[in-house]
Amino acid sequence: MSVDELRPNQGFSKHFLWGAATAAHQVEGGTHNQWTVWELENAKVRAAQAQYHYNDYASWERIKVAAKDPDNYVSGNLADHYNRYEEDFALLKQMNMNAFRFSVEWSRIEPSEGVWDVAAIKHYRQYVESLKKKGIEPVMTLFHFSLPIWFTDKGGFEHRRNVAYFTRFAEKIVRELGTNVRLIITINEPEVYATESYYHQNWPPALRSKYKWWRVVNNMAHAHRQAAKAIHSLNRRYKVSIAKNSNFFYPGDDAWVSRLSTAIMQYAQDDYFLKKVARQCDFLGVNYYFSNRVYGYRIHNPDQRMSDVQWDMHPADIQYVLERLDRKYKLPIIITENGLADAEDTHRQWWLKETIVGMQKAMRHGVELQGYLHWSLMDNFEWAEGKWPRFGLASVDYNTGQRSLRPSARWFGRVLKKIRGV
Ligand code: IFM
Repeated sequence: MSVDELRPNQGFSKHFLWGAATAAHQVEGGTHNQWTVWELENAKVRAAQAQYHYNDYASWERIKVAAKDPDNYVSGNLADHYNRYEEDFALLKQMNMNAFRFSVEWSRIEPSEGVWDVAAIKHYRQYVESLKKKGIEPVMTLFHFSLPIWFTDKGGFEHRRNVAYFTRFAEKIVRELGTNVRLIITINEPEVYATESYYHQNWPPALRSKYKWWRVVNNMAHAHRQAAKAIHSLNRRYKVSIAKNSNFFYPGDDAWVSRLSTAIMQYAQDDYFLKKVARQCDFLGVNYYFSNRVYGYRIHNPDQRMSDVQWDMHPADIQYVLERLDRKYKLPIIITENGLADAEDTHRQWWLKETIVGMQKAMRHGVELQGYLHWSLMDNFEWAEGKWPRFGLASVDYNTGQRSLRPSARWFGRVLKKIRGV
């Protein structure tokens, strides 16, 4: 489809934020946090279990060499975004974007309890100054799954008393960066973090405890409220939210049990957490990746078009996610993540087109949508899966560090040129 056929300029104001997202541990390289330790301890096991985890994936034949290599599971230097961020900001400009979401790495800023690293703070100060100079709006995340080891040694978010450390960090970094950063995400995908770390045992500390899961979720809600209050007391002009994982559930048939289960699942996923934090959110950050079809009380997806990580792709459903959250919470929305693992770039252009149309429909139905941040700017470290999933608008060669925009990204850049009139 050509850029003109898409009619991309309908509905998007000139203030709309168009950009891409990353997270520190996934792109910076050279981090030292609870993940670094866990990766080194678990890489060999993850590689040995690759066949068990992924051999039913449609992408298995393409990914198996990388997935069986222990090095895939160690983040290491990645694309060295920490030092090469200017190159990456140039990619944003090349795609005509005006926003960028990143996370600050707490373990760099406070490497030991109560000790602030002046050089790391200076680094992030220069980082956001550089974005601002280029006319790119920074969207900063404070906790995106990686934590300082001293904090996890104390039990991390398992204990309510530890929330004070997070609030102190939030206040410190926001104060240090000043008003160059206006949009702040306190916590990324709280339930994903709790479920992978405290139930599925895929992420550190790899526990299986419903009680701890529940404690962690509730303590993160408390952490958001406390951090938002602290940030607002610095300056009421800061706009604070979380980035909420929000997939779409729909009934596969008309049976009452399917419809009831769908409603319960959607509620449990979205509203249990959101109801605890919505009053301390100035907008809603929404991460949408896939939909779930519910039959009876089970999820059974059509599996028609699969991404490399075997997610059933329904990009147009973003419309329903946005409309539901708008109806329930009546807050402006920024899509803080949305995208797909697609190493060969077969589906990404289609995905973007469907997503743009879905957003336009939602806005026509009254949703106050303020931005779209694609996951991800560049290929990165996909947590327990390691480096083989390729979510980037830009591909990365981890041997040379070379980044290049994929064809879909160049297409997206042309769409944004037209929409933004730049
Ligand atoms: O890579 C992750 C990101 O860290 C959080 N949201 C989902 C992405 C893709 O799985």
